[in-house]
Amino acid sequence: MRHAVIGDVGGHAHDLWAEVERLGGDPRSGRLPDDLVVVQVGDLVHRGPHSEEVVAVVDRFLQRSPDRWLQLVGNHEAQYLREPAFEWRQWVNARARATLRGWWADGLMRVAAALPGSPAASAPSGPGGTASTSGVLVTHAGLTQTFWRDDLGSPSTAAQAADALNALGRNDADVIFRPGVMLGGRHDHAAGPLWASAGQELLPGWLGVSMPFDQAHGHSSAYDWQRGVYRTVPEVVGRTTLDHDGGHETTHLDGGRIVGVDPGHGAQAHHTWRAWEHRPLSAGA
Ligand SMILES: [Mn+2]
Repeated sequence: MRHAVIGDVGGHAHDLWAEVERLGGDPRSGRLPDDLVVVQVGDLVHRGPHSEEVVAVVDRFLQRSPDRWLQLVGNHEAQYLREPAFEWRQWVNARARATLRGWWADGLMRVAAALPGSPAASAPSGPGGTASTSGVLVTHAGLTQTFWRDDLGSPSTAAQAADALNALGRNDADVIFRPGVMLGGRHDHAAGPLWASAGQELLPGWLGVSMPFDQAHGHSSAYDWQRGVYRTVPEVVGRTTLDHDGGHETTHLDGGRIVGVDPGHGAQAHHTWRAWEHRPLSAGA
């Protein structure tokens, strides 16, 4: 099974269409190849010119392949699910709005997904190794260490964390939507999984703590792809590697890694990006 994590789309329908086709999916019919699971990290809409078309394409995948297109909620989708949390210049039309609300009500749009880990026999071990046996948690903005510990009770696997986050989401729990420094909140690393800033909250918060599982997220990045500079603390910079063609950053922390997949689209799409593809190592590989 291939797992492809698609970062923030930001209303760029042509980019999404091309990337899904590259992965082997059919955006006209909503069909996906049998060996592919797609996770889209949220923020489908706003910034670019074609938000409604993006919602329509994703709706075809969710109707046709609901087990293999896992749609996460971003802070831009959340604008339509509850009282808007911030001022934004764009709004999608009534039809797209109804589609987003329908996904949330039907459980087709969720807070988190867990990708499988590698069998213990094949996982790297020892200092600097990755404890990837416990899976990869995917959320919009990432799960901060403080939220993991205080709001979730320190779950030990990505699947347990995803279940707990999705249960809170089904109850519309306020903690899921808790803002952080990006909305002028306190700098206490407690931002929720729709709002954590990668460079200021998510990554610094996991320094000095052993990560229970790997993570992937969109929403923001420690490296500013447009300006070509880091916006985080030096210790995170020293642990981060960049994939410029893919628009991915990987921060190697004690016990695990955090992969950022937000390509940083603005009104125009980032010049180059692709999905982050995760294949668990098979035993003996
Ligand atoms: Mn976001």
